[in-house]
Amino acid sequence: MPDGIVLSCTGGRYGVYVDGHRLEAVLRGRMKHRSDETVLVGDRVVLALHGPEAATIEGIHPRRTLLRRRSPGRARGVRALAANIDQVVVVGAARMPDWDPALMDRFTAVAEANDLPIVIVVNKADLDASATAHGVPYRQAGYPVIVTSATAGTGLGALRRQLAGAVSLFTGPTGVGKSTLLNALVPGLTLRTAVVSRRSHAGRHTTVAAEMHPLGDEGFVVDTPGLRDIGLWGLDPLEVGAAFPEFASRRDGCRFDNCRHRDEPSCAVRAAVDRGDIAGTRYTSYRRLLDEAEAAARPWT
Ligand SMILES: Nc1nc2c(ncn2[C@@H]2O[C@H](COP(=O)(O)OP(=O)(O)OP(=O)(O)O)[C@@H](O)[C@H]2O)c(=O)[nH]1
Ligand SMILES: [Mg+2]
Ligand SMILES: [Zn+2]
Repeated sequence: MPDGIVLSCTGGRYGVYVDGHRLEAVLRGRMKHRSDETVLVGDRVVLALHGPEAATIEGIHPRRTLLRRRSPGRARGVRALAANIDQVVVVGAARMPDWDPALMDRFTAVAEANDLPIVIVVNKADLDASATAHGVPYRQAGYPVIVTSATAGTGLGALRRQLAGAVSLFTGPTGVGKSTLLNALVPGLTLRTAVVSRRSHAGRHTTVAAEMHPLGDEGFVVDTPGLRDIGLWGLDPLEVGAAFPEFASRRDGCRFDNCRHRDEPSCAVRAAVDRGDIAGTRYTSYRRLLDEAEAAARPWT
C-alpha cells in the first residue's frame, strides 16, 4: 500500500499527493468515527488503491508536528489545523489592510504555542516606502523577516529560499496577499484571490479552507483562510511569556522567578523595552494577551 500526503480535506473527500500526482481518496469506514484519527492537511497516510482514481485512506503515520488552536470558554476545545508543518509563515500587509501589530502578534503567539518556527513576511511593499520598518520588532525577536511585493515580484527569491525543502503554512490577516504570494511562487498555481474592499481595507476571506500545494520537488506550502481576529485561545498565563522569544531569553534577568513583566521591580524585560531592544508594540501585545489569558483562567468570568 503506497503512502501519500494529504493536500486538502473537504466534505469527506481528501486530495492526496502520491508519487507526484494528486488523487482523490475517502476514509476507510472504520476510521470515520474515531476522533483520534481525524485526517488533517499535511498528514502522511497509508492508502489502498482500488483503481487509477479510487483510493481509501487506511491509516495515519505518526505526526512530527501538529498545529492547533485552542479556544476557551463555552466552546473550550482544541482545533487541529494541520499536521507535519515545519514552519509558519505569518504574512501581513504594509498597507491595504493596514499593518496590525496586535493581530500579527496573535498569529506568532499561536505558532509559538505550537513550538513551530516562524517567518514574518511584510507583503505589499510596493504600497509603502517604509514597509521594512514593520519588520523591525520581529527581527529583534529573532524571526527571519522577508519584505515582499507579490504583484511587483520583489522579495520572492528570498522567500523561495526560505521555503525550500520545508512544509510551510501561510497564515495571517485576511486580504494581505497570502494566496497571491503563493500563486507567484508556485508555477501553475491559480488560487483564488480578491480585491481588498476600498472602504474597509479588509479582504473578504477569499480562501475558505486550508490547502497544501507541492512547491516543485522542494517542499510544500499550505494556504489558509485569513482571519480578522483570532480571539482567545486559552493559553496559560505563563505560556504567554514563552510565546515571545525575546522575553523568554531575558527572563533570567528579572528579579522574581515568576515575574510577569508588569509592575514588578527589576524586570529585565521592561528594561529591554525601555532601551529599545524589545519593541513597544510587542510589549503592548504581550500585556494584552496576558490580561486575556488571566481573565480566561479565572473560573468566575
Ligand atoms: N499592491 C499589492 N497588492 C497585492 C499584493 N499582494 C496581493 N495583493 C492584492 O491583495 C488582494 C488580496 O489578496 P489575496 O491573495 O486574496 O489575500 P489573502 O491573504 O489570500 O486573503 P484571504 O484568502 O481572504 O485570507 C488582491 O487584490 C491582491 O491582488 C502586493 O504585493 N501588492
Ligand atoms: Mg487567500
Ligand atoms: Zn520581568
